[in-house]
Amino acid sequence: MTPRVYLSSQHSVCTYLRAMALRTMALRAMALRAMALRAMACALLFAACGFGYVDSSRGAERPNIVVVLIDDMGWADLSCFGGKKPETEHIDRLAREGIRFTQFYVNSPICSPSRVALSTGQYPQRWRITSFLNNRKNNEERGVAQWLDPAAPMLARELQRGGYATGHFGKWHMGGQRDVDDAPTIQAYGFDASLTNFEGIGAKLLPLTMNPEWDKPKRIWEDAERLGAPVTWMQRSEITGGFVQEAVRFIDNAVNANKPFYINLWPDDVHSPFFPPISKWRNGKRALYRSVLDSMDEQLGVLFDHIRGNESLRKNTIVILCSDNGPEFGAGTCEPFRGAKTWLYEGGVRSPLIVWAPGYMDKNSIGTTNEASVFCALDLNRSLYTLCNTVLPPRASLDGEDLAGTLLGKEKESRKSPIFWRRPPDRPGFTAGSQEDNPDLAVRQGKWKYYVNYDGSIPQLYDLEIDPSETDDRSKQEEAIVSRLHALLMQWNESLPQDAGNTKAP
Ligand SMILES: [Ca+2]
Repeated sequence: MTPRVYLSSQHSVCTYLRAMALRTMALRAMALRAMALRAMACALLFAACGFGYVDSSRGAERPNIVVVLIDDMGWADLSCFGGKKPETEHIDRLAREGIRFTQFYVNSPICSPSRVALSTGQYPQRWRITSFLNNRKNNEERGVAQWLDPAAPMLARELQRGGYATGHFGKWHMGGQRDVDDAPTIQAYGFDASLTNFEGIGAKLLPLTMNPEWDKPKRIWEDAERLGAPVTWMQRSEITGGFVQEAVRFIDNAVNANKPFYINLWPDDVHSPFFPPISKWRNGKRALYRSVLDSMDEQLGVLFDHIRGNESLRKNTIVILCSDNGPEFGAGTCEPFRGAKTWLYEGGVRSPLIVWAPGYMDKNSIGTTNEASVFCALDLNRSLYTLCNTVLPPRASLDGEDLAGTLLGKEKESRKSPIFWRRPPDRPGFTAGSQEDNPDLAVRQGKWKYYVNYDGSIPQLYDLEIDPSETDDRSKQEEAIVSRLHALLMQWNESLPQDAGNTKAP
């Protein structure tokens, strides 16, 4: 058996964090902004000219892209990220043949805004999507939009314009759920084809549920039949396989049409409620969660094997896998990190990231773990423009930075700008099973992560290099750092539309 590097103990995680070679990042906000704009202009020129990190000796190639965005999986759940069980052997193999990134972040600790950031390359606050999209009334109460404005810059749309076949298979949750049945279709955002679940408009798979004590299956999310057709009812435990089957069909059609493809494979798994196959049924929330994770891994394996088994696809495809936010409290695990889904602490926003691209990666990087590069989903979005030799969306100012070389293991750059977060308006903490407060705002720059409330109360500062579990607040000792990060964070937040979580907002 091929040996794997497990990050299975507090000790090893601390060791790697100590080993991080973090860059000095003392530039002021204005300078950062100017640099980002210059970098964007250069990158635009490079993309237009067909340079960048896709080997120019191979011509202006258009790699196929598959983005697997798992729902509510914790940082430490995959066995290749230290998970004890189940063994996620298909995803682990992807990691062995690719690169693991241990300091990757999503831009929100909850579904919808995290998806918006990855899809648009912009902070989701710009589009007033700051919590999960719910029914119309509740969206209004929380000060969030009813759906993502289709005018937002979409990576999928630019790839489609550039000749890619684009498909979304799985949970959407950027508009079209509950009673919000007049949201735009997924096609309006740049996708040629879609198959979604109860949180998206159009053709869908809806879940039949079964447990060992029932004599026949039940249905959940039946109201979602109003959100598009055709509707196919499937066992909840097989729905990821249904999305994979459709994605494989789409891939084969794109290959036959001689087009590169971009695919979102965004499973409902491993979000609650948990209905694993009866053969994997276990008692207890965490045990059921793990059975769902195990079953999802098997179903995703079909997609990975399909790509790996075809020489042309293996050489020309980049597979990216991460989670949209931290684990639901009491289900998945994110040790050694503090918090869980909905909290801004590390457990809510740090995600495992695997990049697989045997045809494009630096050969010496294959099978390694990048513990040094700090970056986020915004940067993933921006880097994909470069990797796909695609021109940036006109007039859009993306918040991501180009780290294409880092993703392919050719260098270990970090994002240069800070990463900012705002908590969902409906999640002040002391909810969802945990008696833990949730700070309103957060920023990571270098090794520091700073938190504070809108009104300036409860400032906290953690040195993630030596304190990844965020237990030793350094805000009293490091006043200069607090002052600098506080100003950057407030400036960022005040530049964006507010939501109902900020009762101090005008
Ligand atoms: Ca989620």
